[in-house]
Amino acid sequence: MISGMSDAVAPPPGPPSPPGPPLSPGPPSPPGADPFARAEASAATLKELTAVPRFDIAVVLGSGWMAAADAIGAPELEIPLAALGGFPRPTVEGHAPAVRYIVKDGLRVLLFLGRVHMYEGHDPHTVVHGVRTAIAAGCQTVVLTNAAGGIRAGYAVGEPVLISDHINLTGRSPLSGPLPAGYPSRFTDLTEVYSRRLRALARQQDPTLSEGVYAALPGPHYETPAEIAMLRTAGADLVGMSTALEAIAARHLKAEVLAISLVTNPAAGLSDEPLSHAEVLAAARASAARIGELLAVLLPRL
Ligand code: 8IG
Repeated sequence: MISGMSDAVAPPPGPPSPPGPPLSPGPPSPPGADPFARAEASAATLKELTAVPRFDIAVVLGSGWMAAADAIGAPELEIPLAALGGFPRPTVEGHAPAVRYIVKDGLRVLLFLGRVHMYEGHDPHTVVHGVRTAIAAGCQTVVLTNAAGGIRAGYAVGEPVLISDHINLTGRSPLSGPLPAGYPSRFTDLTEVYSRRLRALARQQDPTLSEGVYAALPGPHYETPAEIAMLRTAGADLVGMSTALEAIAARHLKAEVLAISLVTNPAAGLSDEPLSHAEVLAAARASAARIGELLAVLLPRL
């Protein structure tokens, strides 16, 4: 029989850490801890540092959404991720490694400023550590944001788009490897990764919001025009380098997921301009007011 029990074998010795930024000197994880135990430990530290027993909603701000952070609400507290353990230091411009605790209409919101990506050399467990930590700290709703290239004709640069589904082309899963007893089966149903209910609530707030299918690629290079043509044929409307693994990890732990892409560039071959990270960040900053307000009105209604 296929069940969580089959996963309860001793974890193999992990591969050596990839070269790259050193792990931040937070509280040490329990020796030999699996990724789930590491998230539990980070959640315990988070509750201790905030003196808050549980949280309601986690929001991950991707590149481009950072300028919207202040619009979401004034933080009660901001904690460097380094203090929680298990988080590497992000290396990409536009990310500051901290989590804010915000109270919004009585809801206890964890706002993660920045994420880490596989292309920084991190494995899927590290990429989803924030989401697992937030869920271990009580969050049953996870809002994931990112900046993405637009594939579907008609998206404007600076437009936020609700993710309706994804195509995970990273070739990886956050559910590989050791899974301790007591967690849901790793054979996670992904029929509705991005909650219909939450998307409907978002469209109620802003009826102009479009929806689209997000293709997640490992990056960090952008695509070729031929790859974009292939992705369009495959049914992708948006393309980026994040979010899918976090959404899978959240669904595994039964959280409800809402995800929003900010279209910051037409995907390769769809405009005459070459793609540049600086332009992506500029387009994102220009939309900060709109997306900040969107999140501010949305969160209390989720
Ligand atoms: I912003 O065009 C942003 N992120 N893969 N392709 C991929 N990731 C992106 C893109 C893009 N734009």
